[in-house]
Amino acid sequence: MKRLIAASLLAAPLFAFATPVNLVNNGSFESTVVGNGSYTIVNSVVGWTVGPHGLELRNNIAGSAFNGSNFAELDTTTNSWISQTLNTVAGASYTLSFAYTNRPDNQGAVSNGLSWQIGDLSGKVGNDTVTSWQTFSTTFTGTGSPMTLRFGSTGRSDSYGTSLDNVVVSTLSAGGNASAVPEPHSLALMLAGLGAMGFVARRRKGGGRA
Ligand SMILES: [Ca+2]
Ligand SMILES: [Ca+2]
Repeated sequence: MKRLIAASLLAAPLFAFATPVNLVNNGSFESTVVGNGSYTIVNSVVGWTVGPHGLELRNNIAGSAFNGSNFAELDTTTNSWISQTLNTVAGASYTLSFAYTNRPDNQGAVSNGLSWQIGDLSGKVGNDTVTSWQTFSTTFTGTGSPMTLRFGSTGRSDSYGTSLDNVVVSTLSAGGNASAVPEPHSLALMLAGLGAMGFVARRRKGGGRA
């Protein structure tokens, strides 16, 4: 039992580090059921405040998702927006990332574009004719007050806009230089490390016979 407790104590910090933390609720837009090959325009969705012109959710139509089945577009029939309020810790570092692409049937750079905003930081992506998923990432510092995360369609308002998926806001580790969401590769290394610890423990228990 003592050995088990000791092993648990050793493993606990690794698993605490490995716990994925995404502050964004429904960042991959999977909470709404959208039939394969179809789309829907909704006025409410889990996690997000939806602007008066709605949110378009698509599943394998005019492109396919970056993550999961669904992805979003904010030029529904008219340019629209979504927002979500995040609770942050004052002075803590965070990473905002999301995937964006233009539709295969896009109407040119003048029609495309997606604005993003987190607190006082903002920018624009997708004001081009690229039709493969790109990942945007930036870091920001928590204010300790609720912070607004917002996306809006910025191109010509014509029902063809830049798509959005996989919105993630993650905290940085205590060291400040690694994401709290581990890559599958690093998770595999951690698990391999735990396995090696178990192997060493077994060898010790065996009294060096092997
Ligand atoms: Ca998705
Ligand atoms: Ca447009």
